[in-house]
Amino acid sequence: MKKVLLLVILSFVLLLSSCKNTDKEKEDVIPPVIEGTLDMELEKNTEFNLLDGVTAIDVVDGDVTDLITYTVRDKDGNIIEFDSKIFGMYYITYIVKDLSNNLSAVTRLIHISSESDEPYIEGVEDLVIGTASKYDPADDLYASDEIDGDLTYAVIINYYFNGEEVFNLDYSVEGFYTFEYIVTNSRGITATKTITVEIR
Ligand SMILES: [Ca+2]
Repeated sequence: MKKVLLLVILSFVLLLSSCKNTDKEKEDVIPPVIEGTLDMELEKNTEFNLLDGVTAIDVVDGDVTDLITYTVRDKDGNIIEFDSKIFGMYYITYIVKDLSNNLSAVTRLIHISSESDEPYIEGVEDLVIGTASKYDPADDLYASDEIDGDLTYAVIINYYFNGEEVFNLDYSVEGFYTFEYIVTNSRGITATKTITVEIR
């Protein structure tokens, strides 16, 4: 009988300790939530603190905003300093750990732009060609931007013949073509270039 009692007690102790284990598993395993890190665009020279408006809340520890740290990288992943006087793309990774060492990380893009930051349109200029020419107004065309890189694919070309908009090219008639090249970069800044091609 004593043995049975001992066994019962032992089982009870085992049960208790397994309960304890379950309690341990219920410890905080949920990382904090970082908010206020939407991508944004800022005009060059805008004063901006990278921690402004960024918060971190943890379901167990509460407000852990003060524990947020961040690193800034360029588009190639090199660690750089954030400087709104230098335009470009800044990738900011915010990191926060709760008191149980659960880590959260969020990366946002901050884009420092400039009004004067227009795309370039190159490779096309005024020309005189013969009526048998196979001139293509997109030949040698190159459009680019310091931030977007190659934008040639985004160029729209409008055709005008003797001042009237046309939709086909026909060099068999002498006259003046005007080609209007329009390109808009990712910040909505548009550049236009116009060339005249005389058909003789
Ligand atoms: Ca937590």
